[in-house]
Amino acid sequence: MRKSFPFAGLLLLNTIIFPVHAAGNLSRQEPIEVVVELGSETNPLRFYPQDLIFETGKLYRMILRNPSNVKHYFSSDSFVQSIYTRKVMAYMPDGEIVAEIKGQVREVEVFPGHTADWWFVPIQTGTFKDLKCTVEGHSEAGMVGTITIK
Ligand SMILES: [Cu+2]
Repeated sequence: MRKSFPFAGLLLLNTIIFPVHAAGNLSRQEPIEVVVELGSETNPLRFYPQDLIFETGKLYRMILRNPSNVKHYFSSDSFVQSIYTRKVMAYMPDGEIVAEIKGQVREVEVFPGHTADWWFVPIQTGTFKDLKCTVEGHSEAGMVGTITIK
């Protein structure tokens, strides 16, 4: 047991020199899941919810579901400039993965009855009021929202 003392001292020294809040690979955390519906069966031209709140440094899996009968975009330039995108995954209605896209993404379009996941880590704070669906006429009809990164 006597041999373990100097080793324990080294571990303590390590903790002081390298603080624990240096969190390592931020894109490999367990993701926080957030569901956003692009329209609904009763109101196809609305985001549910319309206000989204995220925190910097956490990994999110934003599940974009389109239960409506028209295609929709999730588009916000300010949001895209304030996050690190790890990947986007596209699914068939039965849950089968059909595509995994890695690297920067500008906007995501989801077809009726389909789902895509956007995996990202917010890196910059702000309140962005430019969330919209870019399909002609949709933002004018109210398909807009606000994204806050704290
Ligand atoms: Cu739309």
